Amino acid sequence: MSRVQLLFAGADEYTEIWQQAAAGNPGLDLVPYRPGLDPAGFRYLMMWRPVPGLVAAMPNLAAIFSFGAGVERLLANPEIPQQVPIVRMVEPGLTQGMAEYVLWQTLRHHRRIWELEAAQQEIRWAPHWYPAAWDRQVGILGLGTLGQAAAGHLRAFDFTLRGWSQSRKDVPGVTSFAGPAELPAFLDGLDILICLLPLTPATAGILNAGLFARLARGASLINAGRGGHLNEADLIPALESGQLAAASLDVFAVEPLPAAHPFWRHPRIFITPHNASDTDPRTGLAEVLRQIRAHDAGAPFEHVAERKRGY
Ligand code: NDP
Ligand code: OXD
Repeated sequence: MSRVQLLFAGADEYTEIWQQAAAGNPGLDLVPYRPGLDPAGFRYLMMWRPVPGLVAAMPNLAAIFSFGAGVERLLANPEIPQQVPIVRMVEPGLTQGMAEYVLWQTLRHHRRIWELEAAQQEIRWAPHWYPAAWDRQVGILGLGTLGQAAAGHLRAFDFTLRGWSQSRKDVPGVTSFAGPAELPAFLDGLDILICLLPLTPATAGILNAGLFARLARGASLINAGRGGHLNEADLIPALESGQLAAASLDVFAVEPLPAAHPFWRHPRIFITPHNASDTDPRTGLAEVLRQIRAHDAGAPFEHVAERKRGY
């Protein structure tokens, strides 16, 4: 079987770790893109942030594999021809990492860890009350690959779960809500809201004051979708009014989050630097190779982003 040549156009700091992962994969040659390298002969490209002019110089391009699950940047890039499939990253490392992050943050909010941290700072012994997990209403915006995996972890801890997606889902232990008409019913009275949506024109700014008002008073927000989902100006007022108790944010409108941004210093905002989950280079490359082999054997690519719907 011939080896697959994959052109890798990722940030310099990631190249070495991906090269190491590729070295352990006998079917694959991973070639880092450098200015001056002629990309014309490559059929497969791995990229997340578009490299200006690169795709136009690849007349034989058969598919672009995204490093990540979210492909809004690639979809918005006018240089990528409509007929070139953009394959979203769906691989066990990325999925497991996100399910883990969601469980970790949900438990922090469930147990109101910020109250305990504040008490410890003041050397104050202050046991606090919290309900059983099954009395917590937890909602997941976006019940796709990552949302369903997160739901699996939360179900194992007995949270009461709702999920919202475009199409209705049948996920064990999750009450499914579908489409804009069912969004209010999904939100009503939620204690913890998790965003795992893709960023599209329909979902941009969805986390705003109007939405927060529908949640239970003192609810928590976890955003690991995209910064563009949150109307940032609405968050601190919601925390100060008590409508929201706390937030965990992994993604921001501007990344890295500027040092002067008030989110950094807010005692009830927990920040992670857009690494709720990352693609595991080993399992990610194995998935890319699997897809290419299956395609060569006549199967269609899987997890291809649909341009019209925007994800
Ligand atoms: P999927 O495409 O598998 O799932 C997306 C889900 O969102 C689907 O359930 C889809 O509904 C739903 N959805 C999309 N648009 C709407 C809408 N307008 N109304 C209601 N539901 C909608 O994506 P993944 O689960 O793989 O990834 C989700 C997102 O997570 C990525 O796009 C990315 O932004 C983010 N992400 C963040 C990471 C981080 O480290 N912070 C890491 C990886 C991903 P339906 O199922 O009906 O199509
Ligand atoms: C992704 C991400 O989309 O890491 O995979 O944000």
